[in-house]
Amino acid sequence: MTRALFIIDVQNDFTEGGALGVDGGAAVAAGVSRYLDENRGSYDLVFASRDWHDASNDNGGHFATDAAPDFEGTWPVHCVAGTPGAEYHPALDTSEVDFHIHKGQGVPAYSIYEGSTTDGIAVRDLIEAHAVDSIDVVGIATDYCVRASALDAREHGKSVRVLTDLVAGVAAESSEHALRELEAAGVELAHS
Ligand code: VGL
Repeated sequence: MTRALFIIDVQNDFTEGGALGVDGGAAVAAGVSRYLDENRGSYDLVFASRDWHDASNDNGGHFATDAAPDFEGTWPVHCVAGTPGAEYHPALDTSEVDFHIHKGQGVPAYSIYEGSTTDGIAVRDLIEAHAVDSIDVVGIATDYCVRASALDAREHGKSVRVLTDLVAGVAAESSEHALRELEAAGVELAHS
């Protein structure tokens, strides 16, 4: 069994005080660090993703420019590449991360599978090269990037768990809906 941990988008803009701050985001950052400290040995590989949007355009309509964001498909400007908002939250210990993944350059990209390393290696190829068969998912946001990443990992044929005490969502109702949808797709909801 080869196991990987996906740490999804634990970035300043997705935590309290950020451009698209999610309640509980900072607690997720600290909680994931604590979890890794105690459980790093359970994982062969650790991936961490960051939304890494262009400053010069609306990223395929992802940034609301003409109207107010609807917080479902259009969003305030967030996680612009190279800005403090796009950095990992300071409480996230990234020293154990094997692969840093960027996604969303010029496009909406909710799933880590849409991302790649700075050397341009796709996540799917890394998973296959290392014969990963089991993936745990933590991070932000439950109802968007965590959801999409876990669903893609299932579609990729992996055994997938979401650690529900180490995620935070944009909205309560859509987060609850996402968890039900993940369960229906065969994702196990577990506790850290
Ligand atoms: C996300 C909304 C917009 C996420 C990204 O990381 O879940 N949410 N862009």
